[in-house]
Amino acid sequence: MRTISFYVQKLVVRYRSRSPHARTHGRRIPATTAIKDVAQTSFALLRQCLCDFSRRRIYFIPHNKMQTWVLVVCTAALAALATAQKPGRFLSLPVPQKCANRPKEFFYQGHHYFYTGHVPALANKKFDWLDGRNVCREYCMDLVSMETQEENNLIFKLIQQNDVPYIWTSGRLCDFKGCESRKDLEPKNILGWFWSANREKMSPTNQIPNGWGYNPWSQTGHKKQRQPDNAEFDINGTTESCMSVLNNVYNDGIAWHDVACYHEKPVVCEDSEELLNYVASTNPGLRL
Ligand SMILES: [Ca+2]
Repeated sequence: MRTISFYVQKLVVRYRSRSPHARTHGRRIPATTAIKDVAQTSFALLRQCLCDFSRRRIYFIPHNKMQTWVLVVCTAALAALATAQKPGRFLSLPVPQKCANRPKEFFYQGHHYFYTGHVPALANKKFDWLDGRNVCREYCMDLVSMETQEENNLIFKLIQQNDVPYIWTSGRLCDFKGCESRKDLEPKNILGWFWSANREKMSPTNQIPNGWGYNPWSQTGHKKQRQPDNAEFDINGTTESCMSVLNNVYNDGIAWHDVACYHEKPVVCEDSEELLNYVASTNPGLRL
């Protein structure tokens, strides 16, 4: 069993041997090398501390004020380390058997669709935007993209008839790495939106899309301004980078809204030709 002072002592020893005032081979250690080394050592000790803690090999009982402070600082550092080391999130690959047996609630223009609320295994679940995409992708589908008014009307009808409060769509703001070089997407709130399922650009958000009779973006929202309004950014600094269809949340009927992607919602999935073609070509004979 170890106590917290074990790690502190190790760090102090390392600091003394590597501080800018210490010498090796008669020469003073450069400050940058010393700082880098001590930082690396702290990191390694924190890792070891975390590992020992998880294996119940450590006593976290402080014996004096100094050790209490060290414990507080270490806990905060470990929390930060654990957060920083959270594995990145990726898009899921399609699962051939799930693609073959995917739910087919309705069919339009060569694509099957389904609403997660109508699939028993998913009925009571909600997903953040990326998890929503991944649920669909395992079925060779993706979040729904409404490129035409006719398709949009179908989705609005599904929402209205089933009293669905909100859904995620594949609509996404291009505000991630790589978007900064796309001058054609400026200003972002008007020209920066696209359908992530097929990477098609959306019409400018402040205009009625070509061939449509109305602008699907809501005329109001949290700030009583037309959408997209990036309202949550003013509240907690989170950008509203994902597109949701909300059912009368702001007394505005069924309409498009920009919403922060971490919110959890049911989703509508739509066939992805890209994923279906990929699974078809890698699984000859599989009926999709
Ligand atoms: Ca909004």
